[in-house]
Amino acid sequence: MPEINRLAYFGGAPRFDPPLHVGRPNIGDRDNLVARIDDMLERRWLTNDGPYVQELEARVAEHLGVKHCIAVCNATVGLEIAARAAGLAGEVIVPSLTFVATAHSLRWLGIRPVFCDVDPATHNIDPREVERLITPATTGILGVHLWGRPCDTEALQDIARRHGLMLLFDAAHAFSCSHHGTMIGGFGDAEVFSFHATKFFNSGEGGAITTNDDALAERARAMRNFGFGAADTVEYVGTNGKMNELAAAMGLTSMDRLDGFVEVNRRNYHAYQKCLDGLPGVKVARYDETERCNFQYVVLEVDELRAGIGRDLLVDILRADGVLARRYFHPGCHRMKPYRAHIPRVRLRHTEELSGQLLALPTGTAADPETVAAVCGLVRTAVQNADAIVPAARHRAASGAGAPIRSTAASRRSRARSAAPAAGTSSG
Ligand code: T4K
Repeated sequence: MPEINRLAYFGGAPRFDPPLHVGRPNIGDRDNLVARIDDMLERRWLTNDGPYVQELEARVAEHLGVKHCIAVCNATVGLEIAARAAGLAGEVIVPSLTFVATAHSLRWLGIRPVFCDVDPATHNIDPREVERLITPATTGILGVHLWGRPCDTEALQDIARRHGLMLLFDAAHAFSCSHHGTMIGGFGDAEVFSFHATKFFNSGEGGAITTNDDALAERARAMRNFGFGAADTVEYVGTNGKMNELAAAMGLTSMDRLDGFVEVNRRNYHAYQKCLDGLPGVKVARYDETERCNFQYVVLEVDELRAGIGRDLLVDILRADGVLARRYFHPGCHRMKPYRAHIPRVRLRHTEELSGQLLALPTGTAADPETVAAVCGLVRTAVQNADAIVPAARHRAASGAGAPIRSTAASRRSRARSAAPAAGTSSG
C-alpha cells in the first residue's frame, strides 16, 4: 500500500484513538492531592486567602526568587488586576502573536491594546517596533514570554524607563524559566503566570501575579479581594480574583512534581527535535538550554515553500490520525473580530507569516516516547510525500470531500447514534 494511503486523511485507520491532545494536564501524586483535600474539608476553609493559597504563594515566591506572589483564579483576571494595580490606561503596546486573553485583559478594562509585531527569531515582541508605536496616550508595555522564551527584557525596560511607561509581562507560559540566570517573575513592574490545566504546572484553573514592588503588590492583593484593605475598608475598585483552596491544593501537588514534569517535557522536546531536524521546511522552535526552561510547548514552524506542504494541511492530516495539533496562535489578535473592527489597517508582517506557519504538538506526561515517535512519523510521512499529498488533497477539496472526519471511538459512536433512528432504534 502506498505510504500515504496509510494516513487516516486518505482512508487509513487513525493512529490515535482516543485522540492525543495538546495541553493534556499533568497530574501529580493523587494520594497527596486527596490527603490535602481531606485536610481542607476537615478545616472547613475553602477559599479567601486560605492556608493552601498562602503556602503556594510562599513556595512560588521562593522558587522564583521574587518578593511578592499573589495567587489568582486565572491568568486572565491576574492580568486585569496587574494592569489596574499598575495604573494602565489609554493605550498599551502588546504583541498580537499571543493567546487572545492577553489582549482581552486590557480591553476588558477599557484600555486600547496597540498591537506590535514580533521578532521572527524569538516570536516575542520586537522592542524596535515598540518604540515606533508610542504615542502620548501610551501608558505601558505588556510583553509576552511566548512558549516560555524570555522577551528582550533589557531593551523593553530601557524603552519603558526612557518614556516613563509601566512594563508588565504575561508570563503565562514561562513558569520555572530563567533569563540570564534570573528566574522569570521579577522582571518589569509585575509578571503574571497561568496555572491553567493545560499548563505543565497547573492548579486546574489559577495563576499568580509576581512583583518586587511593595506598593503594587499591596494594591494587587487588595484588588484581588474586592479592593478590601485592612479592617474591612475598601481602598480600591476591586474584583473577585481569589484562588480557592482546591486549586491551591492542586497547585501544591503540582509543585511537588515540578522537576519531574520538566524532565518529561525536556525528553519529549529532544525526541521531537532529533526526529524532525533535517526535515526540509520544518523547524522545531528552539529553547536556550543554558537557561532554565520548562519545555512545555513543542512548536513547529512549517515553511510551505520548502516543506512542500502548508501548516494547515499538515494539521488536517495530523488531526485525521487523532493528533489534535493546535494552530497556536492563529491568526494573531489584530485579525480577530473584536480587534480588527477597531484597527482595520494594521499589518504585522512577521506575526501574519508566523501565525500561518506555527503548530503545537502534544507533549507532557500524556506523551510517552513511543507516542512522540509516532507523531514524528506522521509529520515525516506528510512532508516526505508532499508531492503526492498536496494534489490529492486538492482533488478531495475540489470533489467536495474536504478533510475526513476523524474516526475516533467517540465520532464512530456519534455517527452510529445519528444512524440509529433509520435503523429503528432509539438514540441515547
Ligand atoms: N496569556 C497567554 C499567553 C496564554 O497562553 C493564556 C492561556 C493566558 C494568558 C490566559 O491564562 P488563563 O486565564 O487560562 O489562566 C488553552 C487554555 O485554556 C489557555 O489557558 C491557554 N493559554 C491556551 C494556550 O490554551 P484553548 O482554547 O486552546 O483550550 P482547549 O479547551 O481547546 O484545551 C486545549 C486542549 O487541552 C484540548 O485539546 C483539550 C485538552 N484538555 C484541556 C483541559 C482544560 C484536556 O485534555 N484536559 C483539560 O482539563 O486554550
